[in-house]
Amino acid sequence: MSMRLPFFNNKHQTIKEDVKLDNIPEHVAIIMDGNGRWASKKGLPRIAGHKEGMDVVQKIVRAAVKYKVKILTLYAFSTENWKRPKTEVDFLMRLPKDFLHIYLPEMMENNVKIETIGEFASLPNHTKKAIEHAKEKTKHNDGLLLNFAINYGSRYEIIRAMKQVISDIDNGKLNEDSLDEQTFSDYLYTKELQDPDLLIRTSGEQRLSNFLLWQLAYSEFWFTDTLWPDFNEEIFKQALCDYQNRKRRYGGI
Ligand code: V0D
Repeated sequence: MSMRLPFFNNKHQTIKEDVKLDNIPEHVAIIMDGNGRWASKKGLPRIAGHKEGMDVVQKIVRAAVKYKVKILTLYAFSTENWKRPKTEVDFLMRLPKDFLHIYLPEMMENNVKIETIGEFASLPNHTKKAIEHAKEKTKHNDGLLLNFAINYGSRYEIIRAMKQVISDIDNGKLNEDSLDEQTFSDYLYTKELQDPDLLIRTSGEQRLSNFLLWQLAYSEFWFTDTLWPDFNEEIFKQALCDYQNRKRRYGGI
């Protein structure tokens, strides 16, 4: 199947190449950066940027469903984000509930399954409750897997995995000689998931910021200067299209 879809870039100029429905990246990971900067530029408080960014999440979920992406992993809150002012952290921790109140019915209609990676236990109870409810409600959906990285940090994830590996070697569940890359992967938060094919980061920063260090070893990286609240389906399509073109080039060798 190679259905061609009309394609426009963010300046609404037609681009020669379209997104093909074949060779869509199966797992897309996104660092949703630039919310605070978007708000500051508009003279608004940082939380206004986070709120705007929350609605963009749903727009990109709709696009991911449309293009039949299998897994969308979104970096929503890092282990470093606890250092922000308490009022901002408190606001961020209320976003999952706000988001789900508005969008959970649409998730069900679209057959989207919600999951998280990260240190879930240390989130506020009200945040955990809202997310647990959504996970339970969507657990039998088998369309897009929408995976939120919350209280996630990759180095911590690796140390945590290592401690579990050591403990399993000590208690005889694991043989040291059989420890290889695949076995180690089974101790990460992402144990159920294939590695991302494509990483997108918005707002012009070009670094990983402790996101999926192990899992992104072979992924394609795609950066845009657009701030997350200004990100949209057209720019998302551009990323998918560029990914497809890179794959075609490598395939030709
Ligand atoms: C703020 C931009 C949706 C990035 C997007 C807890 C920063 C909006 C969720 C969400 C955040 C999480 C779990 C869930 C449903 C929705 C979210 C946080 C931040 C941090 F089950 N947006 N969003 N969570 N932002």
